[in-house]
Amino acid sequence: MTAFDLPTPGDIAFYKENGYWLSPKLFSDEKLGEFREHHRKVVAGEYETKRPPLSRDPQPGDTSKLVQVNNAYWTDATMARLVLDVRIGKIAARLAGVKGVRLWHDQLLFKPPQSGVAGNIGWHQDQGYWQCLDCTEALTAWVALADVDEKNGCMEFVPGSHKWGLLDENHFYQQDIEAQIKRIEEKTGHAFRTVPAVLPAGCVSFHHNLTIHGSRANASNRPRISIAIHMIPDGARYRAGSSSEDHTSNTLRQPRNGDFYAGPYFPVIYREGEPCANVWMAVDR
Ligand SMILES: O=C(O)CCC(=O)C(=O)O
Repeated sequence: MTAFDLPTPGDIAFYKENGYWLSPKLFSDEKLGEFREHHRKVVAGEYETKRPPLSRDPQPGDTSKLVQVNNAYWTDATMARLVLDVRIGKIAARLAGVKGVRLWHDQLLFKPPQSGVAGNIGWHQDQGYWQCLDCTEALTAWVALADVDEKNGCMEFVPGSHKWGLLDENHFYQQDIEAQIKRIEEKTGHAFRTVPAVLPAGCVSFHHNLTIHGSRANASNRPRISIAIHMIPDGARYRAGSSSEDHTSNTLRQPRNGDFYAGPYFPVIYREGEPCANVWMAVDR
């Protein structure tokens, strides 16, 4: 495994204060080339493992709008290596202040070139979709597989918004993101200010499950390609009766109130003191 720097105490303080953090480059250009090729295959519906993803929209063949594939790692071993990368898990655990993290699910995205507003991703807090979780420190690692900036519709974070509580304003597929800004300002009394997560390929942004984020159109001639790794603290449990009962991760089994999210559907990515919690950790990069 290549050496990498863990977040410093200053980085952790930044995450706690702002609800996000941007990593240095974690993947070599060679690895990124491989990831991009496998990302292309997943988008095209060429599933190396022959196992389909948990869900996707739209179906293979249509790249005219935002493509979202959940649990792309089921379909492809290279994607699995990326999603279960121990370094990402270790960084996430440090930022969240927990001893270990499990995969909640992944989300591969393809934002087409010249997307227009159809490429907008509405302002939302991930926790709005994850209310079936009993924990407070779930988080996401968003891996830039090619450079992302304001031109191609990078993610934008509202710094400090993870301290605003859970808002009833969750619209991943909302295209009128300007109207949302007005509503959020009215609801919270806070001025809405975003920071663009400009990332060179191979860098990763981490965000808290309550941080408001979204993204605008891709105005470039290249697709914006990424994969998000959504993680929960090891030990998170199912909370029955929430508005997130139909979250795709709950369709995998029939949990009872208080059940741990554990087992093969929610693999450990990193756990303190266990250098080889999952098979991919042993892979020489
Ligand atoms: O890719 C985007 O612009 C948004 C992704 C997102 O909502 C997430 O990773 O939680």
